Amino acid sequence: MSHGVDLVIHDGQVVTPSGIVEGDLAIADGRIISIGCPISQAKTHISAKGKLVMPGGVDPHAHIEQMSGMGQWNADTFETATKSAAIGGTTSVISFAAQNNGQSLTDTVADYSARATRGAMIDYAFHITLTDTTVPSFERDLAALIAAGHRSLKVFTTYNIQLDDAALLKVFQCARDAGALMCVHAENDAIITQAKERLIGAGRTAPRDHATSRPRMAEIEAVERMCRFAEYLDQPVMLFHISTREGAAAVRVAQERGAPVWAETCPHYLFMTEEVLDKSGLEGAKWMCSPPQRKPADQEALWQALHQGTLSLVSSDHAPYRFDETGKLAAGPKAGFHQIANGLPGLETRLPLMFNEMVTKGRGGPKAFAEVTSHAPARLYGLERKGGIAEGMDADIVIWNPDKTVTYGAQDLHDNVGYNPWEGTSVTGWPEHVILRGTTLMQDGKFFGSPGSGQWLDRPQLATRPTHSPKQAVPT
Ligand code: DUC
Ligand code: ZN
Ligand code: ZN
Repeated sequence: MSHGVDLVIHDGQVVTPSGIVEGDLAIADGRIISIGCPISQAKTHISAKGKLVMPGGVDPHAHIEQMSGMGQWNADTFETATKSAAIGGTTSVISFAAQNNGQSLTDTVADYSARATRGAMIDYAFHITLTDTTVPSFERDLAALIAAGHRSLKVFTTYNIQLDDAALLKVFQCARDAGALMCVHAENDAIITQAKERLIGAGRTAPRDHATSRPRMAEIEAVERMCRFAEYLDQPVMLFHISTREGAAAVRVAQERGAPVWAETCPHYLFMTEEVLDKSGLEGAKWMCSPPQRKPADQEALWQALHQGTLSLVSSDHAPYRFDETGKLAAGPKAGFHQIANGLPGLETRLPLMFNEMVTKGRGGPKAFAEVTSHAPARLYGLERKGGIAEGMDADIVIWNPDKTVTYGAQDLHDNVGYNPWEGTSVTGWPEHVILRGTTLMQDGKFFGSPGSGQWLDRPQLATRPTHSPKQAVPT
């Protein structure tokens, strides 16, 4: 067994999808080759005594080197974002290849592939964001890109880049025919537009008013409608960033009906409420995101939904904008909430925040933590060699020190955002050693990645496939 072993991580508590195994983890040629068997000879040895050996994090929702719905470039390149992710224990990411109006899907994916090939330092895949279904060759290009391994698509129901119901049905059908998962930012645009206009008319444009401008009913209505679309076509759908108790309940009811729907939430909904927006001047803009943070009762409901499996996973929705004229303050120091880019950084903080709550404080334990941050995202998005510690899988490993406590400061993240929305928050449990495909990427805060070393992840098939015939009245 010792022949040809590159690396052994000794004496850790190894968290696998089927439970915790105490002992050695062996790696050769970038893959895991044994778990739990004592190994004495290898090229490199690491002790993980007293530590937890976890799968590298899989963050399936991050905006990287991307233009926002408001036409602003975000703050991160693939280089800065993936360095930040790796230091926080994430070794795979799914970001977006976002179509511009009039742009072909082939060109869209080529643009983002070029950026990621140049800069990415962890492994990556893309959701193709569809905003213009009228471009020539849309359906043919989409089918070809899905067949080439881009097995998830993203659509909006708001944000000035929404598709109407007819276009949504068209792309759901394309996804079904070619075998892709539909991801949806689901908020009702008319409800938001009306609420926004009323607030602006009343002169209420502070960041705190952003929460009121996106009524919870906007999420509830759109989530319910998207669940019905999923059910009608028997097309698997992932509902992004569920923020409300009723949104989670709508997903559960749809799942109980047998609709092929899955859903995620994010740390800023689990750990923050709308109070974060209530600061003087434009300071609250740092925490503005859509949907907005909600109420304590929503947080409780989201945790329950995570434990029950209604929500399958926790992503960061990393959407980086600096608090200056290049980002949040692009419309000036007196901007209204409607002129401020939405989003906050989260790639680096997602795992420590979740570890602190689920492992350290015991809200689920190590296996549940690995499930919602690594196993489920890899499984649901078709990342076959990622997200779990098992023989044959890529050796993407994070060694966690469960006793180390860190209090976040203002300037301690490695993205290009320049502020930390979690400043002042303390976490116990820290990723000390991060390994990607058998090679150390970060150890004790020292980063060893190089731009372009991340690999694109082909997704030949999905686990989330249609299971029965659609409820359509008209045959396709
Ligand atoms: N909301 C999104 O839907 N995407 C990026 C940032 C945000 O706040
Ligand atoms: Zn969104
Ligand atoms: Zn997003």
